[in-house]
Amino acid sequence: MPCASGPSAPASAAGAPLDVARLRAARAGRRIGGVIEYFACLESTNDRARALGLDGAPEGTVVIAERQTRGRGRLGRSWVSPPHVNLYLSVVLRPAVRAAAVPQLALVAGLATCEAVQPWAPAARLKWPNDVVVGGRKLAGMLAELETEGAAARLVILGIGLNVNSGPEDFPPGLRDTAIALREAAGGPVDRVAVAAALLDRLETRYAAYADGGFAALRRAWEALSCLGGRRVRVAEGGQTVEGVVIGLADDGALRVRDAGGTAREVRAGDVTLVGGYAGLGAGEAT
Ligand code: BT5
Repeated sequence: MPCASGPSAPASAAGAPLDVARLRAARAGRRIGGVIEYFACLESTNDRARALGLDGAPEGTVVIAERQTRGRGRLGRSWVSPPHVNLYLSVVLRPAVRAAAVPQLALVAGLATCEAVQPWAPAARLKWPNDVVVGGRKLAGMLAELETEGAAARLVILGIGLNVNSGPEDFPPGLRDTAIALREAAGGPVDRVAVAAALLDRLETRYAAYADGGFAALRRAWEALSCLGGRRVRVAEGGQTVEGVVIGLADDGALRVRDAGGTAREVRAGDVTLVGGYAGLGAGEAT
């Protein structure tokens, strides 16, 4: 759906536009967010960032939209993007990695996001591979997409959707119980500029560490914020399902699961379901 024919903001979501001048001032001269392109509406910030990246935009260029009419997740899923309340942003990156390593960038972004929101949501945790959750409800999702050159990643577009001030009324019924925003976790409205600045700051730090040392340099920090350690999970990957207890992450970011036979298996992509749901996963529980 193009922006011109998209829905206008529902009354419930009538927040103020992002004070992008304040965000730009906070990021002036920085590697991530030193350039910020801001739009009232885009189909997807990832598409715009990709176009800018192919056009030579500097690494670290950030695209932000107040709303998206075709925000997307993985595997053709959609990212619900109500206007003026949340953050939908994409970052142009040019990491020196092979294409196969690109999913690691979503892990890097997840870690940065989870760390950045701690002041507002100390219970925020990582759910492999690309979610930040609070009490089992999804607060943020990451989407790393790439343009390849042979086996190398020529351009990576790192998309982050983070619910900040949306309320249940901003989501379709199917998401009301499974999504959460910082506002609910913090007990009141949250300053989107402060959240965005913190997010870009953490991303800069974590991306630099990743560029130097690969995902191995971030593995322990990631595991420390994971909500899956020691939990029984089922991972669906393509047509296959792996079930077992999570023992951590591998140095390349794969999820390590010990199956019923005692064999450690490594899963590189897929969707994780907690066997038995989130029961017993207290809001403040780290692992
Ligand atoms: C993701 O996919 O979680 C990646 C989401 C990335 C969104 C950002 S926004 C900026 C940039 N531009 C884009 O077009 N995309 C990126 P996945 O793991 O496939 O999860 C998608 C699922 O999350 C959906 O099928 C819904 O169940 C759920 N979902 C959709 N919108 C949500 C929301 N706002 N909050 C919480 N859950 C949501």
